[in-house]
Order: sequence, then C-alpha cells, then structure tokens
Amino acid sequence: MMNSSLYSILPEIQDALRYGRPVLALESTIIAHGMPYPQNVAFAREADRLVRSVGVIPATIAIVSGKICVGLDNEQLEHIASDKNIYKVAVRDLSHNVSNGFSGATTVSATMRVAHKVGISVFSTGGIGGVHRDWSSSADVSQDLHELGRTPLVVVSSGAKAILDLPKTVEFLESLSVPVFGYKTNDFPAFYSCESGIKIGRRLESPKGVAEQFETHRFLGLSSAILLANPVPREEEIERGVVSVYIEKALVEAKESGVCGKELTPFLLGKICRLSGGVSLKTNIALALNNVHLGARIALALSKNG
Ligand code: PSU
Ligand code: MN
Repeated sequence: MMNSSLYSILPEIQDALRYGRPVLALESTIIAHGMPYPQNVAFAREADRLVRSVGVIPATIAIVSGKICVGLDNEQLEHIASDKNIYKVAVRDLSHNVSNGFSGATTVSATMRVAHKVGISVFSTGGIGGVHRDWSSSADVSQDLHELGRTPLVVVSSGAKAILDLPKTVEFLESLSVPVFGYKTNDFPAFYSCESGIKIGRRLESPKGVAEQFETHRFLGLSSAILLANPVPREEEIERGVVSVYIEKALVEAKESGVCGKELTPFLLGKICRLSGGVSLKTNIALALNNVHLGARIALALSKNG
C-alpha cells in the first residue's frame, strides 16, 4: 500500500486519478539539472499549458523537503528550478532523500517509479539516459534503462541523449526486454537530431495506435515500459555532424575536469549549450515540448479506451 504521509498529490491530480481522467507525468531533473534558470521555468510553464490545452492534467514529480510531490505549485517549481542545492534523484536515491527531508529533482527512473506507484500510465521527457561512451572503463549505464525494463508505462522521448553510445543503448534496451517504437519514424532519434542511423523497425502512427499497443502490452502482463521514440521537429533539429563536434569537445573537457557519475550528464548538456551559443538549449526545449504534447494526446487516448 502507498504510505500517504510520504506523498503530496495535488487535489486536481488526485481527482483525475480517482475518476480515470487523463494525467501526464513529467520529470524535474530536466528542469533542475538539464536547463539553466530562468529558461527552465519558462519551459515548465509552457509544458503545463500544452498538456492542459488538450484536456489533460500535468503532474510534475519532484521531492520537496522530503515529500514526494506529484504536481508542483508555483513556489515549489521556482524552488526546484532555481535552488542550487537540489539533489539529482534516481531510483536508488529516493529513500535516502525522503528520509533526510532533502529536496530533489527526479530523473527518468525515479519519475517512472513514482508515476507508476500513484497510477499514472504515460510520461514524457526529453531524452532518456543510457550507456555512456566510455562504458567499458566506467561501467556508466543509466538507471533509466533498468527502470524501463521493470515498470510498465508509456515513456515518450526523443531517443536517448546524443552524448551517449546510442547503438549500445539500443542494444541494452533489447536485453532488458523494452519494446522501442518509432513515432512516425523507422530510425532511433539522436536527441538533437532526427536520425541516428540506427533502425528500430517498429513504428506507430497515432496516439490511438500507441494507446492500443500499450493496452496489449499490459494485457499480456508484461512488466516493462514501452519506449516511444519521437524525433525533434525537423525545423528545430541540429545536424548530426554539427552536434558531434560539440559533443567531442564537451567529452574532452569532462575528462580533463574529472567529471563523472551523476554530474556527467548535466555537465555535458551545459557545455554543449555554451559551445552551440544556446542553440542546443532551444532544440532541447523544442523536442521536450513536442514529447509533452504527444504524451498528453496518448494519455487522452488511453483514458478514452479505458
Ligand atoms: N532529458 C533532457 N534533459 C535532461 C534529462 C533528460 O532533455 O537533463 C535527464 C533525465 O532526468 C535523465 C537523466 O533521467 O538526464 C539521465 O541522467 P544519467 O545519465 O546520470 O542517468
Ligand atoms: Mn550514470
């Protein structure tokens, strides 16, 4: 059973979950550690507006002073977006953060776990974590992949972040039994770019199609997530050749500064933003909002079927 003293669920979300109305889960690491202030707050507000515009309730998940919050008010959002002492909370950090009364932003893995626990079925993010490029020496594989292997949600993302080893990430998803579908594409997206060159061969064409696929998945009792790979809108993409120059430079700097572990992803995203003169941030926001919009329409389609 859910221990309600650990959770704080906004009343509108509680009501929606009780009456089977559509809710979309959103993560907070993308806000606290993935984007600079104040663009991150503007992004979060626009995401909220987009979800509501299709008749769905947004549920941003974060930990505020040890409470697992499902849905944030304005003050909590400002706190998560602007405070420099917000922890990055993956699944393994959840209980430690809660028991110490810390504030933390949840990654894909922790957000999935909380969303599932409270009964939300669809979650949109920017790009999932995955297998890092130096994986053979660092063994750095994101908890996101393991969580995708064991928690049944629809996760909408623009593939995995381009800073990763994408072929190995796709391979790992298969090892963990995670079905990956392209949304109107046959190619696994490369976050900032529409294509990575890696074929996924399964595609879905509409929110209704995704909802039906997920229902079959659940009906079969499968415990993994479905990963829906939704490319960045073509007019907002950064060409792969251009991004790879920024990534290579950022990786060298990370190595020189000894950055590793959970600091690595935020460090690389920040460097790429500076190297690209802010273009990568604009693209990151565009792809994440595109995923939010699609996720909301999938949540709506699922609620109509259910
Ligand atoms: N998508 C974005 N920006 C981000 C992230 C995703 O557009 O900052 C975050 C997610 O929270 C994801 C995390 O779970 O990066 C991965 O971190 P790591 O590589 O340390 O597992
Ligand atoms: Mn890692």
